[in-house]
Amino acid sequence: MTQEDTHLQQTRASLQQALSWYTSIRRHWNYPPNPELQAVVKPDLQALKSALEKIENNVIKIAAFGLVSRGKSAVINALIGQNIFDSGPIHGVTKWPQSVRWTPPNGKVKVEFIDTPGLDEIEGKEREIMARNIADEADFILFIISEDITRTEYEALLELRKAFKPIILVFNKIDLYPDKDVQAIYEQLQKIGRSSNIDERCLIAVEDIVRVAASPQPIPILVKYPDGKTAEEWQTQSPKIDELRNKILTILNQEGKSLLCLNALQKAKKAENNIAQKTIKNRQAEAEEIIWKYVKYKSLGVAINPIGFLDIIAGSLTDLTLIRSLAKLYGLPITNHEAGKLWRKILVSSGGLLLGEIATGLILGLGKTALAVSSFIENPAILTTYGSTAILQGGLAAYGTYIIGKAAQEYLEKGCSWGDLGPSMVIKNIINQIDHNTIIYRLRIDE
Ligand SMILES: Nc1nc2c(ncn2[C@@H]2O[C@H](COP(=O)(O)OP(=O)(O)OP(=O)(O)O)[C@@H](O)[C@H]2O)c(=O)[nH]1
Ligand SMILES: [Mg+2]
Repeated sequence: MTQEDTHLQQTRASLQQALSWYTSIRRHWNYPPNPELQAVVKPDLQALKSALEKIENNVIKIAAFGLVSRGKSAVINALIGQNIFDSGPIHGVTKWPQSVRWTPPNGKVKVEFIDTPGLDEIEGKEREIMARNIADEADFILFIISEDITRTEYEALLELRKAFKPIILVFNKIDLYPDKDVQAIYEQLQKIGRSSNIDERCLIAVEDIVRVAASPQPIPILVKYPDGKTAEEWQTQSPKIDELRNKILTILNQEGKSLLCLNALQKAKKAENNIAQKTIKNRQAEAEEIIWKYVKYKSLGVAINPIGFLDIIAGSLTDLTLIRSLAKLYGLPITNHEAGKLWRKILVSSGGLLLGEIATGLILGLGKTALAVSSFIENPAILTTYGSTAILQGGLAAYGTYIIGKAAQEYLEKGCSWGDLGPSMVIKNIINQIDHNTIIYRLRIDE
């Protein structure tokens, strides 16, 4: 099985698991279905379904972004070798996003090119929404510039990079400059790409900057007629686009399906987070009740129980059951194993506070056992000491449980995406396994 097939399989499993969790299993929880909640999570369930469809239909979406008149439409036309989109010198030729299908020669995946209006053409808020929606949809992005990068372009690139999208920076219209100027701008772009880093990733890797002339200006040539007369004529030149086309073909061939997977998983992660957040908000009152119930159980149990180490076992069990009960209330997927992992994670991230509870529990608990034994035999007055130890220990335990409850809520809110098949994990796997010379690998964040 190829690496891409493995990615496809993992992604499919992750999405199917999420869908079955959030659609069917939710109905069987102890809590009655809540119509209000079902209505608000509907779009997120739909998003999960469409993510699954996306990986099955094998169409890679490539969007062209850039400021007005940089040649976005011309670049797509040149890539597919047909003048599909209007392209012209007036600013704002393309008014609305438009797309065209293309079947690349090697035919492994299909492509949908999305042409967009200039980022500086449409008004502020509307532009932002349009750009974000298209960027979310796209599997990778061609960012077209035609001279030194401007501030607006730089900021747009940063935004896109944050959205975790592979980007090819296309330096278009190189026919307008002498070679040495093209080289100087190119070097400048490399420097900018390297210097600004977001989360340890460079903005644009050197290998992802490509020089093209999608629609070169006609050049004047001198024609000598047989009668000896000469005349200047304009001759069109063919586009210089092969380097970009080859680069795209290599990406499609090498990592096209993995790119589809990554995008689908990112969508799924977002949808799962939304579902978790909406559910937790919706079930807030019941959750508080559950947490307090466990706080009471645990403090009482720990205080009354005379055998030291049993406190710790029973206490941990209470915490685990609390985590499971919260997950159940929310209808969020969590296995015993994951509940245990989450519990340990909370203990560690509480910075020793809760571990302190356990250690104190152990010491106080052992003391308590000794006291309990001796008190019956010797001195009845010692029971007072027993009482205060118990209260101290019970109080600590209660506080610990309250914190666990709150922290569990916070973790669950992040969408349970940590399991082995959770989207976060699968995304991480894909990025870690992939060849180092791929555009996906360059997305990784060094941890
Ligand atoms: N010299 C030269 N001109 C180009 C090149 N590519 C595009 N142009 C010209 O630049 C102008 C703008 O091209 P478009 O393809 O319309 O650019 P666009 O980014 O889609 O523009 P809007 O849709 O208006 O945002 C047109 O007049 C093109 O002929 C190129 O490689 N060299
Ligand atoms: Mg255009």
